[in-house]
Amino acid sequence: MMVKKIVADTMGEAMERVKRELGEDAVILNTRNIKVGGLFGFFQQKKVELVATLEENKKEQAATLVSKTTENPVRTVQEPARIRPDEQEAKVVMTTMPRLPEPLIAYEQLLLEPSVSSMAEELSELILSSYYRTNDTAGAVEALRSRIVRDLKVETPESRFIMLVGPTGVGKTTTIAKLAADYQLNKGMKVGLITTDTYRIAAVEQLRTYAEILSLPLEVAYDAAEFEAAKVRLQDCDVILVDTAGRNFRDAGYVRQLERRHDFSDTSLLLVLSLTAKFKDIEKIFAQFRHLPLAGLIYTKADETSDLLTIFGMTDKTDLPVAWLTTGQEVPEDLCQPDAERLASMIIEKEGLR
Ligand SMILES: Nc1nc2c(ncn2[C@@H]2O[C@H](COP(=O)(O)OP(=O)(O)OP(=O)(O)O)[C@@H](O)[C@H]2O)c(=O)[nH]1
Ligand SMILES: [Mg+2]
Repeated sequence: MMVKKIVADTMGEAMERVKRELGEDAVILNTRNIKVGGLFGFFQQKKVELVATLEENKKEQAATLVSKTTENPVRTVQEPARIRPDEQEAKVVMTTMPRLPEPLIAYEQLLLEPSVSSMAEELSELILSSYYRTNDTAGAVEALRSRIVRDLKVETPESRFIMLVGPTGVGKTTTIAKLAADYQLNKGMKVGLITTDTYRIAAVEQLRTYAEILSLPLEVAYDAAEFEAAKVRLQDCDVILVDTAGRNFRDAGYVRQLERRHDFSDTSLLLVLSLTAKFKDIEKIFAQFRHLPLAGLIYTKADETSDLLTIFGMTDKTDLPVAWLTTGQEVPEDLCQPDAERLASMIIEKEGLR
């Protein structure tokens, strides 16, 4: 097997040289950014190092060779590329993830998802080592599932006040109605509702409808003082569910006032996130709310997506537990509180790995 290492200023230049020196059948095994020259770490030049080969059975060899490479390699994860003039660097995906053999290709695609990209290298090594130990894909699925179970946290909020925050339209009010029914009908608790979402008439009416169906007291609070008064009126309730308008929480003044007047040690503040949103957007939403004393996350619209990997990715990024998952528009039935085992299985199944 002819292996060639090329150092060049840019990826384009390196590709051009591979094509010139090895021809169009060359296969890229490895690429990485390196620094050369300089004195005591100063004035070093950035270069690109590329390892290419000309050999039959390219794919398997690329997988083996790349998985054995150690020192901070940056690898090409697509099919080892035949270099055609019209392709070049634009199509090369860079990642530090080892290549997976053919039977595990579905995982390779999965680990390129933005929600788990920061763990891709570690997870692919876990999958690979399990595969080579057990020599079957089921063993590899199980290794991934166990790892997800280990990291996922599922926690029921225990506080008397449960306040839902989150961007518009994610399902805060619908989830409050589902929770109210669950606490009242299944747990036999006395439930009270407060809404601070007074921007839209329809928002109050939406919650009032559910309150009437369940015969629950509903308080409408237009400001923090009214919120205090509402708490007093609901003092005989075991659990008080608080609905909010997402936009309130973009107003730093509102948040400061709320934090001054409301004792969050008695409140589980839960951020509601829709699983239909892109992971990048979910991260941005989280950044908007992260300064609040969040106790956990609620994921909605699990029925509308096949991607539940976001839940695992967000656990890694936030270290917050999952409080509930909602799986449809029906009140009260489309609410679920799975344990970590069940949630991990749901993630794997939804991703089509089983
Ligand atoms: N498919 C699906 N739809 C849901 C789910 N939860 C809520 N919805 C729908 O999402 C839409 C918005 O729900 P709301 O509860 O009004 O959302 P919200 O966060 O209170 O919205 P704002 O008060 O406007 O901020 C409604 O059509 C709900 O039926 C779910 O789990 N699955
Ligand atoms: Mg609402």
